[in-house]
Amino acid sequence: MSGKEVSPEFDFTAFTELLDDRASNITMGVVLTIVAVVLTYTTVDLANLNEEVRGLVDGDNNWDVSFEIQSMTFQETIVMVDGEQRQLDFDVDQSDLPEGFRVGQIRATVSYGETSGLPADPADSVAANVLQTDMQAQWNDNNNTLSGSSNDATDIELILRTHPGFTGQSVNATGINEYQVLQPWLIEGFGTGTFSVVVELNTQSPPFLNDSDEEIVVNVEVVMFKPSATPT
Ligand SMILES: [Ca+2]
Repeated sequence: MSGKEVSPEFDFTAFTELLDDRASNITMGVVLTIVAVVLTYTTVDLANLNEEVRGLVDGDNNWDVSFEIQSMTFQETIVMVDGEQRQLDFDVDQSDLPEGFRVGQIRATVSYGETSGLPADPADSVAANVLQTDMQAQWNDNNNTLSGSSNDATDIELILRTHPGFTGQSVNATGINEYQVLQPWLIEGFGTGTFSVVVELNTQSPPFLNDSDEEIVVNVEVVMFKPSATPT
């Protein structure tokens, strides 16, 4: 057997012919190109899909959540005597809230003047505190002002945040859809129940005279909101 002989088992003639065949080469080239294009397309498509999924997971969809505001107010006028401490209770019932509204915050303003009519009577001292009740609210929020005092008859402003995160200003949010974005703003139960303010009076009298009481007005504003979301 000489080295030039090729056994029938290793007959490459057909393959050689195929490679030599220009038409077949073109066909093969086209097929390979199509496969490459399909692979590239699939890869790009998967990359886009992956990006989309990541966007949804990371909450890449941005929304603007704004609030329609309504208020419910209470007013109570009391006359207190020197040294007296009095608790005023204001009841916020779930059924008092308009449809779709939640309680965002509760503000109390304590006002008084000097009404004794005595000559040169200095303003009295008033202290006011929001008493922690079993109302569901953000009792430890840094934006709360739960106590205050005045000795020059300026108003005392108190505020309790009831719904988490509510300031009255619209906020940015991320989420897949409106439903998901609004969920944190639709929790029920915050800000309903009893809101209590404790007021204390210490009169200041002019020399040789006795100022023994004062009229104090407590205004309570229950700030209610209805959220809505628009994509940005
Ligand atoms: Ca006085």
